[in-house]
Amino acid sequence: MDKPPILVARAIFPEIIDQLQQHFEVEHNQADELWSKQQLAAKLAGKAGAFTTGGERIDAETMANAPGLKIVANMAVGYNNFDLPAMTQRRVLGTNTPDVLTETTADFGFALLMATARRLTESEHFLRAGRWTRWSYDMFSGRDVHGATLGILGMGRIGQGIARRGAHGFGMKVIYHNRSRLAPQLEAECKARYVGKEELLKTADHLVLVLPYSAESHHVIGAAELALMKPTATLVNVARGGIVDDVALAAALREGRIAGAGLDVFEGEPQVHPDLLKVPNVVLSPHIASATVPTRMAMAQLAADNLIGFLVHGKPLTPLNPEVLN
Ligand code: 8YV
Repeated sequence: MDKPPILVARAIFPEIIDQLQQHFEVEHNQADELWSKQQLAAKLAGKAGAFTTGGERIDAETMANAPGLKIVANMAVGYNNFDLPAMTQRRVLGTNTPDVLTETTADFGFALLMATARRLTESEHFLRAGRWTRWSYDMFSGRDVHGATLGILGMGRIGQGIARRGAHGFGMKVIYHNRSRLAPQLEAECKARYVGKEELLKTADHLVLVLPYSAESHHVIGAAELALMKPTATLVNVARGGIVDDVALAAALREGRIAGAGLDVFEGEPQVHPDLLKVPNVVLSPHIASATVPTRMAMAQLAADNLIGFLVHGKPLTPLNPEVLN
């Protein structure tokens, strides 16, 4: 029997390509070219499945030339690159990679929190510039993490991971806001107290954003929200760019209306708003919260297993729109 043709839209682990080749005719973007929407649409033509990595827009336009497309497996837990209703309408299954990256991403969220609170980037720049000539009592004094109030906006699996680290490792008081409250048992495990969004913004010493991006969460943190935060507070975003209004954030940082920010994600990334590059009190990283070797491998494996599970055995592992299976 002919192997179904699939597209792997970005360069990924050779071991994963080997596995996929056992089941599929694989077109692999090994050169890791960045395709336009039109190029992606052309590549999808004639394919039964696609492996994407979170940055490829899958919507009616990109699927227009691909009537045989049955599944798109995203190597990411976030799937805001998918127009899921359009996929469902065309009976294209979408899958993501939950769970396998939770703890790694929570580790990184905490690392950004610590680095921001203790002004690690700023102080390293100072040292590298040869400006460290003597001790002084207030040199790079930051904010304590232990015992402080940790606010979490978006209390899914990663948010809970960050809450557990804060509560159990650093004796932090954890408050959170989410669309829905956690079950009492989970709240107890995270030692987290549910509060309204305004209380969260006003009370948190360190606020971490871990909510999915959607039209609803676009600029959830803008000038008005930043104005509610304490001038001593820090903000960390390991969710998605677009959740924060980067221009408003840069202004708040510049004017000392909040103390600092740790950002792994940006509106319009990989471009970073120039205003953010000009303020010293930020820790910036290029969307690497899930980037450890075992976790990236586990994510790629789960995306591949979704393709094999569905196209070969009829059973995807982590479907986002299971209604297309009926
Ligand atoms: C990915 C992520 O690295 O899983 C997600 O949603 O943001 C990251 O883990 C990114 O989407 C690129 O694959």
